[in-house]
Amino acid sequence: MEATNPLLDAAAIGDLVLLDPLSEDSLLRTLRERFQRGDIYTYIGNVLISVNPYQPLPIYSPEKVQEYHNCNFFAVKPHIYAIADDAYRSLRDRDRDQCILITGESGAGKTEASKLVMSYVAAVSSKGEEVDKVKEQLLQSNPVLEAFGNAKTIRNDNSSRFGKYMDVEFDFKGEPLGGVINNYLLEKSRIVRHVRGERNFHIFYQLLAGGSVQLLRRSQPHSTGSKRGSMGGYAARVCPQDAMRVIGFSPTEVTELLEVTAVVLKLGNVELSSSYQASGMEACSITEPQGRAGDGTGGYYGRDALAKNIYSRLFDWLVTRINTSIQVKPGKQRKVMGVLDIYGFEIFQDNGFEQFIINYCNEKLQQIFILLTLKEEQEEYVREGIQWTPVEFFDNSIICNLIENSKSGILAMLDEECLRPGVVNEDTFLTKLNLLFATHKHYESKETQNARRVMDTSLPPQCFRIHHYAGKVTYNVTGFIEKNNDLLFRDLSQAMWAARHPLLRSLFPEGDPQKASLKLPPTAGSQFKASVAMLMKNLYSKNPNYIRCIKPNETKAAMLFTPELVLAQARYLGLMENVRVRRAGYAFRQLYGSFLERYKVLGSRTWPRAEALLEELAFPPEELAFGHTKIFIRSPRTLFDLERRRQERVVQLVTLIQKMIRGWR
Ligand code: AD9
Ligand code: MG
Repeated sequence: MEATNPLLDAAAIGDLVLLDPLSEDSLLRTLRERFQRGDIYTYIGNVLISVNPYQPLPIYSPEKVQEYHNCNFFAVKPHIYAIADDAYRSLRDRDRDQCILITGESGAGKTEASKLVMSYVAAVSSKGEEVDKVKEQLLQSNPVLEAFGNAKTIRNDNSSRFGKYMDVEFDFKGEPLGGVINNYLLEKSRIVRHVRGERNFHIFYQLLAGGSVQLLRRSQPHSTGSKRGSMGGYAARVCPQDAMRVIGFSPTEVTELLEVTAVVLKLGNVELSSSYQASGMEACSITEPQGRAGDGTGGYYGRDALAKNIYSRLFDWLVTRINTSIQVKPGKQRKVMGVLDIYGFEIFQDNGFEQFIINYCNEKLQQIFILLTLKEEQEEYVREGIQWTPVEFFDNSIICNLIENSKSGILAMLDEECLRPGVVNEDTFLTKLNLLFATHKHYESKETQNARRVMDTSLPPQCFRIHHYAGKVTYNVTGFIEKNNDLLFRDLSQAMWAARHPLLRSLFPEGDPQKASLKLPPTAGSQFKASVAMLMKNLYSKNPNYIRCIKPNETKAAMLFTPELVLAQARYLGLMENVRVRRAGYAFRQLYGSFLERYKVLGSRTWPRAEALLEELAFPPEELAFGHTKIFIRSPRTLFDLERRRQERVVQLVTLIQKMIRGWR
């Protein structure tokens, strides 16, 4: 008998669009059943859900790559390779730029997923000396960025502390030519402090464990144990050095990069009274900056700000440097596959400026998800010549607008406060928000609650709450102004610029007294908003593929599924909304050829057509639509009915054949 259809397996459906009835309960049950039998991947249409198994699975072998290479999406088990294959083929053969959006909370498996996609594409695209070199450079950018941008956290031993978007560019034959990387919001506060049990960025430990004696002597860290956090666990050498060589860094560049890293390491240990002597830097005085209020006072502030600034600028430099190596020469015709590995929605006990920014980004990603899914559906219906009826969905642009409106959004109000002369603090900022959004449906604070006569003791006075698409989040405004300002004392920039170290100096161009300008640099919030806008524009021009990663437990345990935790994430990821939108029109669609292949046994004619076949089976006409190339089925129930009848028919036929054979004997 033929194998069952992997998507229609009655015990645990491979595509949640076919869930019947659809409820949070049935969704959770299906994910759980699948996970427990080792099926970590499930679809919602062409969206892939991936539940982290926290153990190596034998499903990423070269044989698996072959199995999914040019596969029939509906005939094989859900897999990240199927998504990668579909995207790659659509790019190569149908000339459609693709983007792969990977979201999920920390430890859910985003970075692993992005690497699986990249390695799949590298494996199935053509080979040759030149192409292999490009592929190797693209793949090796990962260990370098991970050394500098990842750290051990409570949630993940290799947590990416930055968002990453990488465009991989291909020629018309589908051979990789190169790429461009964009990075978002490195968590630079980690340089100066992190939670107990966590560590600083990997590179510091690698440097201390294996940096050259000369390099370390020059930067003189007091002792290997004095950087906060524990040592050990890393190979006794700087791991990404080989990778940097492959990408094309010169030995001088590598040395300079590590020297500046060592400077940051040393700054972390500097006592206030000591002067900065590393790499020829002179002692500098620490004074208050001018122009923006609320920056805090004291030398520690200056030292910390300096360490954070050097490191984050160094990270930007690193990304730019990698881009120089992997960029494609202008003028070449190219097709693009973008891969986005970015932090998911965050709801913590205490949420600050960082969570606000991250959740804003996720709100935008949700917006574009809805827009693109609807656009894609609509386009498919038009392509297929089927009537399109508008779909009802929750439009979150009201929340995006609350945050980003350039005149009266929360970010604009924050910038206004940051630029206001005189003493300002977060109280005035919050008062302003309360006034502006007194009646806004998605905004709440103690004050608006009082005005609306809401009894709620859970909202402290220095907080505001936003009703995001994924849930309500309470933000504490403390630190918003300082983090948004992100100012470095002018003297410090000048001292860095005056340093004899070429790389360090190049990181602080504004320290050049000749070029000193009185203009303040853009705030952290407005920079982020601008880069999110660019990202959205970029994504909107491409065909989207989604990978939604889920973390099944809090303890990094293999194959453990904690339902409450998964349910919370299913909500943050908007999975229910996803299923609803996806099947608002027709839940199922398939090319006529594949459809007939599967269901022709149900017809009485030898060469049935899909229309004739379905007419014979007497399904209600509103359940079906016949497109130019595909058949559309409205509700999962009809499809299951079809599948049940097919099973019965197959059993009948088998019995018949057995009888016949027995008769012949
Ligand atoms: V963070 O937001 O950067 O903190 P990610 O990127 O979502 O997070 P990551 O990909 O780093 O999580 O995965 C965390 C760990 O889960 C990995 O180090 C692996 O040990 C484990 N993991 C993730 N995906 C898989 C998988 N497909 N198979 C086996 C996996 N293990
Ligand atoms: Mg990651």
